[in-house]
Amino acid sequence: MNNVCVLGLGYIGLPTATILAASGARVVGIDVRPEVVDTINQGAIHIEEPGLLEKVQQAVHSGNLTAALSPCPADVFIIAVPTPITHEHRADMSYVIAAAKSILSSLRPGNLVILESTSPPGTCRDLLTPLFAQAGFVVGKDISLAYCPERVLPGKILTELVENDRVVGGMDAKSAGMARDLYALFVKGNILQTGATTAEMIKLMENTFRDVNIALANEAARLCENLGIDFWEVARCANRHPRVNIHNAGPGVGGHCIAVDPWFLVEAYPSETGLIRTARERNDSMPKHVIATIMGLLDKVDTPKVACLGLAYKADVDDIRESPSLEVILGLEKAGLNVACHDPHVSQAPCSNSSLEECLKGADLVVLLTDHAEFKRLDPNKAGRSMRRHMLYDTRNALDHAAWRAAGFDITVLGAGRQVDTA
Ligand code: SAJ
Repeated sequence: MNNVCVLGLGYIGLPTATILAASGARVVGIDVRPEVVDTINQGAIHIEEPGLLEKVQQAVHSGNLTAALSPCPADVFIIAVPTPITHEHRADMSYVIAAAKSILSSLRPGNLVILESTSPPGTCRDLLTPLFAQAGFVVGKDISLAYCPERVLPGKILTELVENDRVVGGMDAKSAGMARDLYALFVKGNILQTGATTAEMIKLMENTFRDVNIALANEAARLCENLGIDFWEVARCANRHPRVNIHNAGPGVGGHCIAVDPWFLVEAYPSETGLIRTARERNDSMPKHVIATIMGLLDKVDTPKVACLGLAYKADVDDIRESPSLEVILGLEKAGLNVACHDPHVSQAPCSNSSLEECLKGADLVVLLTDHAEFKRLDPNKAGRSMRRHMLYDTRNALDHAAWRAAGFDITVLGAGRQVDTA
């Protein structure tokens, strides 16, 4: 299993290809975007992920990692392409299907195909097995097929790919065993063998668990705002209970995983997923709540300017997919406000992304949308210097409120409203 072809060189495919190459496999990474293939072959990267650039440089330099536009024969094919969601909240499996079809001419008896892309339960069994059978490859006889979900956290991908336990779900025992042997090349955590459909469900349940818990936190935060008490104090104290873990409230749930995956279950089983759907809708409603709070704060201000800090969906990443920050910003622009934005991690966005100085200049309200480390380090005295009014709305409870208050800011915190009920 020394030759591996990884299809899709995104946030998961590229780190996986790189780590496999560093573990001694000869890896060809495939991507349909010529600029990505060129970038990687030059030992550079097109995404932001701590430590990845050095690892890609080493892997390309060693000759173990190359990139190409179309697949070539290999022992193992790993499909790590996106599974976006359509406007109707359906899983768009077209990239997975295209990737599977693209390997057909390179596929040989004895090969292992691994799907890593998050997919509705039943994808290996009901979509890929028939697709390969039509091309003359019977799964379990001619080729092996496994579903092996990644569970790495963007921002910590390289560590978590190695350290986390890994689930490998085979269409049969041989497929699972082959997949286990491949991941054993670099995984230090436990490798848990199971069936392919079970593994598909495991992946969706992990992210759904988080979504439902974040929805509970967001609902609690809104209750606390109504009660005039501080959600963060409630969560901090409740979490001292040994079996309670209230998550963080915030402006909503973004990223390509948690905001998307639960829909795969709702789509497949609409009448069984009331809780999951409600949680998703609760989280999706948070940007509107943030917008309403901002409009309330600026109610009496003439021609207000809002300075929004953060476009990415979470701290210290450059990813803006499904970002609640963007929804807030676009909503404020639609409401006719003068909005300026700054995110040091993001290079391309569907809104302005000016320098920090430009963003704050003349602003009445600064809104923290993404809790990047750069923003936590901001000096409130410096930040306030060029602002017209000194109002702060912290949607992540991430800033040092005492310091901002000392610098003359009037502070509103999501989940705590304006009244902070301290002992
Ligand atoms: N968020 C909250 N409150 C919280 C935690 C997160 O509002 O208490 C928000 C974040 O700000 C962000 C979103 O939720 O907008 C998701 O962030 P995240 O850090 O929870 O997760 P992702 O989407 O970056 O990565 C998740 C991870 N899944 C779990 O933790 C169960 C990761 O392990 C998966 O590999 C990844 O999804 C994936 O690829 O599926």
